[in-house]
Amino acid sequence: MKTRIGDVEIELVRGDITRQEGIDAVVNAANAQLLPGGGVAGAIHRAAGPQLAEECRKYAPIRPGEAVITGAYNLPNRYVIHCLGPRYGIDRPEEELLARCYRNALWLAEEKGLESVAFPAISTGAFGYPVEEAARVALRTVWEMAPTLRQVKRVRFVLYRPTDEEVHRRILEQLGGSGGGGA
Ligand code: AR6
Repeated sequence: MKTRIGDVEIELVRGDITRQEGIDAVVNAANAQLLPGGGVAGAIHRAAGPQLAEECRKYAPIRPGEAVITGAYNLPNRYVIHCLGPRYGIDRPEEELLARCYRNALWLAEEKGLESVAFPAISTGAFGYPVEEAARVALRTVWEMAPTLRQVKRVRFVLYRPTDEEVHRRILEQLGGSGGGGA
């Protein structure tokens, strides 16, 4: 599903965040130490290679809601933006911290003059954020930021679990996405 807000296209796809050819920056659902972990972080570090963890060392630790940008090494992208999402029920207020991840990631992309960014569903795996609640925060935040973006023209959500894509699609439609553009 694709929808457009002004100049910015928001796209929902099922897939793997490590296989997003043609996207300038992919977002990592990181841990505070920016180390390879499970889930998205494990997959990104495995695909990028050990130099990624080496570069990350100088930025760690980060706090919930923060984001840092590094090279992407063997990934098919130019940059990785590492966001630390809130642990659900622990890092509060979780809605605000999750929204900050998306805002900070998009600001970093703007600063670098990037045209496209792909996000996984931050915090919805090991950090336990219910996907529907997280999707509402994520999509609303991107939707609200879209008119302020000058460089970023494409924001892609890469959903790993098929049901997560359905949830995101429904919420994007509720926000006013037309569903036009196919797929
Ligand atoms: N591509 C896209 N999405 C994925 C992929 C992938 N390759 N693999 C999993 N997902 P998580 P978090 C989905 O746990 O909740 C790590 O161990 C997954 O289904 O990666 O922010 C870190 O080291 C879920 O919907 O991130 C941290 O300690 C979503 O991505 C901690 O987990 C996020 O799942 C971060 O937890």
